[in-house]
Order: sequence, then C-alpha cells, then structure tokens
Amino acid sequence: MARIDGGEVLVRSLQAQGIDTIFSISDIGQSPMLRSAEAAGMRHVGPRHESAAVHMADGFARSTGRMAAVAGAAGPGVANMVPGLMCAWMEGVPLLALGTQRVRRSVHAVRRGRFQFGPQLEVVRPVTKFAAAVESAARIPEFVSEALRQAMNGRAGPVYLDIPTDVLLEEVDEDDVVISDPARSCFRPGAPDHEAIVAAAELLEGARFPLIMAGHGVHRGDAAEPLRALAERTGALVMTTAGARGAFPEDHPQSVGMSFPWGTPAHLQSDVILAVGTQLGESAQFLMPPAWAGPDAQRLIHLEVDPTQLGVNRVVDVALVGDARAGLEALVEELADRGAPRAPGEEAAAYATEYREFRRALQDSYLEINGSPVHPGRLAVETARLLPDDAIVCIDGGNTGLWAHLATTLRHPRSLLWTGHFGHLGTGLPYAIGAKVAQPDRPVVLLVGDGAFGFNLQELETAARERTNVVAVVSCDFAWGMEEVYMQKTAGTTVGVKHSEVRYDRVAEALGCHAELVERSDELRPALERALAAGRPAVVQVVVDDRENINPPGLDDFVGMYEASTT
Ligand SMILES: Cc1ncc(C[n+]2csc(CCOP(=O)(O)OP(=O)(O)O)c2C)c(N)n1
Ligand SMILES: [Mg+2]
Repeated sequence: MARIDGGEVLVRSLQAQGIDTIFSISDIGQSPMLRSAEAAGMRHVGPRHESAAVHMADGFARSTGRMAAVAGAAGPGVANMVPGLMCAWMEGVPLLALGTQRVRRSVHAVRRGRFQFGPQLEVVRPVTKFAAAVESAARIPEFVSEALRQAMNGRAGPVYLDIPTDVLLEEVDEDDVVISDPARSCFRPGAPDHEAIVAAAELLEGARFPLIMAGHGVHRGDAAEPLRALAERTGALVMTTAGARGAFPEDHPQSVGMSFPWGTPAHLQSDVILAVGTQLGESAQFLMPPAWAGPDAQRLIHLEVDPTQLGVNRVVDVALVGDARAGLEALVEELADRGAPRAPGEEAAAYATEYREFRRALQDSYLEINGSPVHPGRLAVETARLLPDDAIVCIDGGNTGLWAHLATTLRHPRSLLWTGHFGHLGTGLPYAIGAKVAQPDRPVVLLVGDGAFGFNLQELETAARERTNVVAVVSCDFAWGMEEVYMQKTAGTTVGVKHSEVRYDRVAEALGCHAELVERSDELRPALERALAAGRPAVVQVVVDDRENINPPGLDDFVGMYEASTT
C-alpha cells in the first residue's frame, strides 16, 4: 500500500475542493505542502508580506467567486495575516488561511521560551468563520472540507486551519485517506419559501416606484443575470451599494448608480424597496430616515441568505431567506406568470435620466481642466474613459477613491474590487495582483491614492516577478488628503497629514516595473496608454493639485454620514 505524507494529503484535499492557487511566503513549515503543490501543478504566488498575501487571496475570490489558499509561517507569519483576515471577514469574502506550527502539541501547550510561537488560534478566531488545529494527517480532508463548508455558506468569510509541520510530515496509507466530493458534502440554501415569493411579487406588482438595492451578495451569489431580468420585468430602478457596483450595468437606463452620495432623491421617492444581498449598513445609510422615507412610508422586501442579517437596521415587510440567484429567479418566474413586463413609471424614469445626465456632465467638465499639477477629477475621468470594457478596476485611497467612484462606469459583475465596507487602505495593489493571477487575460487597473499605495508598495516586486501585469495609477497629493478635511472639520488641525514628495515612479522602476511620471494634464493620456501596453506591471505616478484633491464632489455628504453615525 502506498504511503503519502500530510503535505500530499493536504494538497489532494485542496484540489478536491477546487483550490488551485496558494499565496504564501515560503517557509520550512509549509515545505511538505509546497513540494506536493508544485508536483500537482498548483500555482504558488510569493508575496512580500502576509497581510498582502491574504488581500491577494481576497482579490482572487472577489473577482472570480473561487477560493484560494494563503499560508503563513508559525508566529509572526500568522500574526501578519490578521489584518487581511479581518478585512475579508468584515467584507464577507471567502478564503482559506493556513498557519504552520512546529509540532502538534504546541497548539495546546504554551512552552516557555518557544521560538516563533504565539496564540494563533485565539488571535484569528474573532476574524474567521471557523478556526481549528488539524490533529493528524489522516484527518486533514475532514478539516479542509469543514473549513470550506463554513467559508462558502451563509454570509461568506475567511476560515483558518493551524497545520503543524509534524502533521504535514506524518505518513499514512493512501487507501486510508477519505476525501469527500464537495458536490455531495457541501450544500447551499436554495430559493426562499414560495409563499414569501408570492407576497414579494404582489408588493412589487403594486408598486408605484419600486427600487432594487443590490448588495455585494449579488456578486457572491452570481445573481447579476436574474437581477437584470427582474429589473426589466418590474420596471424597478436599480441602485447598488458601493461594494456591489457592476452587479447591474451602470449604463442601463434603469441604473441609478450607487446609493451614496447622490441616491437620496430615489431613496425618498420609492414606495417599495427590494434589498438583495446587503446588510443595509452605513453605506446604504441604514435604510433609515432622513436619507430614506422610513418604514411607515415605504415597504421593504429583503432577500438574504443569512436570516440573522434581516431586520437589523430596519424592520422588514417581506423576508426572503435564501440564495440570491435562486430567489431572484423565483421572483422573475412568479411575475412572468402574472403579466407583461412593466417599464419604469414617469417619476422613476425622470429621476434616472436626470441622475445619469448630471453624472455625465460632471465627468465631462473635468476633461476640460488642463494644466499642472493635474486636477484629480481630470485624472480619474481620463483614466476611466480609457479602460477597456473587460477591465477589472481596483479602487484604494481616501479622496482618490471618491474621485474614482465618480469617474467610473461599471458594466459587469465582479469587476470592481474595493473595500466598501471595511475601508481598508492598502488593499488595492494586492487585490489587483490577486485578480490578475486569477484572470490573466483581463486588464487590471488600480486607481490609488499615494497614502494607500504606500502600505503594500513592496508588492510591486511580487507583481514584476510573478508577471502579473497590473497598471497602478497613483494620485499623488503627497498627503493623507481625506484626513486633512476630516481633521480640520473635527478639531481644527491637520497635524501629520503631509508626506514627503516621493518619486514612486523610481521606486517602481527599481522593483522591476514600467514607470511613468505625469506632472501636466496633457502628459496623462499618452502615459496611460504606454502603461496599458507595457507588457509588464506599470506604475503611473500623477502629481495632482492637492487643494482640489481635498474637495471631491460628495465629500460633504460623506463627512455628514460619518458624523451622523457617530452620534
Ligand atoms: C489601513 C487604514 N489606515 C487608515 C485609514 C484612515 N484613512 C482613511 S482615508 C485616509 C487618507 C488616504 O490617503 P490617500 O490614499 O493618499 O488618498 P487621498 O485622500 O490623499 O486622495 C486615511 C489615512 C484607513 N481607512 N485604513
Ligand atoms: Mg494622498
């Protein structure tokens, strides 16, 4: 009978679950796994920081819906994964994190003076859906299977396994290893109850101004198609949370972009809201007055896979507990039996047209602004208009992020990567790399503030080495621009907001990337075109007008929302 070690069992278990990519800084503890992974043809990507490694696995999952693994060395490697795990946990993104331990017994017994040792399970537990220590090589498949079941179900999220090196080296008989087929051991909820679907259909049918609020769960549940079908059947306008942009094509006549910052007129006019795959959190202004009309004036239908998300910030009139895709399909079917598709009502259609014209005119106005340094609106709009239709867009930064949201039009699901919920600066570059690893044929473009870029700048070396040709457009006001506004408003100070005038292009070149420096508006377009065609990772450093950067349209509402929710 053939003998195989725990490293081989782990790799077979990962492959059985559809995991084919590992992000990790290689170390002794992972070596039995990495040896088998290489032999099995799995992709290994070696980042320069474990937090960035987790963000890469997060970007991989966001852009594809598939999980990747990320591994960290015992002690500090696992400690460095924590910020990435917390972000994925808060944002509901599934990934499998693995931490090494030198020997099995160290999981349970703190040995005084042990090197590279810390309370790993205790530290990761609050920011993972499931965390456990694998006890033996033979039980690896069972732990991996349980971890994935937990990661993918309900509100998705990261999971963690502690895998001691002696477990990875332990040999077992190949025939004793039982790996279950996920199709027969991992199940997801289906459509909501038929009665609830009928009640929801009746409400939508009788609505004067139906509004669909689509959340990140539409991406996660691959529900963009039935979302569009439902919108076209009901005549509802579709608004997304910031994290769900692209779940509905933003150039569709029924799209009214994202809820924040200009969605309030539609929030107030709508009489029936269908929320799908969203917590209805802060970026949807909790669906509460004054930004919304409130429960007495508007009915709420809420479709969510996790019933504990229902009724939290706002009472629900019709609760639909189930999978987003199956739920929307069931609604479309029910409404199709009841009559012909409806177009948006007069009031809704007028709002949608006004919204789109306002946004387009605002964008166009920035293209007229020339000179040096570059206006941040010009930077964002010019970049956005150059993006190929199949581009994956990553956004990271403070005010730079707001400018980027204003400038971009997203047409496809899973094509915007941004931490709309946790607001985690530094995620953009690793997200871009993770997305490019998963989808090498799609252009991946990052719009990023200089402050945000600095957090994981070293990953440019990873991008160059791994040939993940992302393009980073770095808006340089040489400051934490957004904080300047907040701090001034809150406490009349701007202490600590300025950086020095770094030549990020030179750093990028030194790390193996194509680099451009843009100081004048007319240099922008040719530099972006060269970067997109460079055939290697590229950084376009753009020096922007720091006085203009502190004041993007919509910022006042953003600050207002922040203030309102802290009182
Ligand atoms: C990891 C992390 N640290 C701090 C913050 C708080 N924060 C929010 S916006 C911002 C400024 C961002 O600066 P930059 O990326 O340069 O964009 P700018 O506002 O200058 O356009 C800071 C520090 C955060 N969101 N995330
Ligand atoms: Mg900045």
